[in-house]
Amino acid sequence: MINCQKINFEEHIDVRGNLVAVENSKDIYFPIKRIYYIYNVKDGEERGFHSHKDLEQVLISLGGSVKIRVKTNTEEEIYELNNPSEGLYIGPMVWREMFDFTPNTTLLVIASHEYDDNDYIRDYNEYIKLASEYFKNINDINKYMVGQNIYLKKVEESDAKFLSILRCDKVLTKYLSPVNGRIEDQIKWIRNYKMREYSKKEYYFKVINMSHEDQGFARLYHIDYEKKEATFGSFLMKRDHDKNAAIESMILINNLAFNYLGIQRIILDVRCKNEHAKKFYQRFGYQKYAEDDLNEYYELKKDDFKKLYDEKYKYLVEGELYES
Ligand code: T46
Repeated sequence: MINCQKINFEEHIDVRGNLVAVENSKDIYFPIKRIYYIYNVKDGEERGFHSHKDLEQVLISLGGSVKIRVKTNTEEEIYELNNPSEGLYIGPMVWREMFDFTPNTTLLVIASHEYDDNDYIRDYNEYIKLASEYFKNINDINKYMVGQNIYLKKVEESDAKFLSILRCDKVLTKYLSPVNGRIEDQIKWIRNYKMREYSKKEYYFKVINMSHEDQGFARLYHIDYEKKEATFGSFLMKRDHDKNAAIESMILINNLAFNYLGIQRIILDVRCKNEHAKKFYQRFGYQKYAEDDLNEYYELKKDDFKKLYDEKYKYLVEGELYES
């Protein structure tokens, strides 16, 4: 369900018993600002019945079991928490109700912010109104990402294998930081990414052609709505990708950033020695603004892209090529 998912923590098991460690960045994406726990809940009591505007949380049952009903304006699901090695991530704008606490349940909650009464939405009608608005934007992103020959789909755990194959291809990743290629690590990484996606800080896309064949990946991250800036990267297309698939995915991502997310400047870094990539980015109007021993740093401003798009690339995503 959107903005909500189970997380499995690594268990360290030996003859003395089990241990689970929950670390910032590794197991939980958001910076941990608060923990609290709920216990001594009387039989038949229910709690929650509210949503949060911004708060992200992970709920873990340390003993006993509890059910959590989570809802948005379009979805509803019930999760049961009864295992200290799993958590339930609940992102912004999800309604939650906790019920069926067994005696002696201790529910630990790890939260992204300090307590703030103003972040609560307790009126259900008010919640539905705000949630429809909030989730409408997310659905729009899916519509937005369809081009002429390819479309972009937000990365899912099921993409871990294809991602690992590309990330382990020595030719494709000559200029990228190395990964160990283990599918389980990739799945974990995608799980963490999903939390950043839910809070609209990052979009990682799989590029797929209209015959539904996977072509590669592209990512917009560090999205800063105040500074109106984002970073483009993790761009990786399979060796025999369709002609224009790379160009078209670049255009779709730029369109998303500039015309939908309100971004004014996209930045990226590229290894100094990666001549092919530098040429590719320059074709899209990216200009170098800094460099060091390892990387060159490029930026693309909204107006520069718009000019280039109108002159050169519009036909690719709007189908004008086929009109004459
Ligand atoms: C949530 C679910 C899972 C504080 O003073 N500081 C805190 O950090 C918290 C969480 C609560 N409080 C006070 C506010 C209330 O006077 O503790 C009292 C009980 O809180 P509430 O009625 O909100 O408890 P729940 O179980 O309905 O909801 C709690 C969290 O508030 C909420 O954020 O997502 O657990």
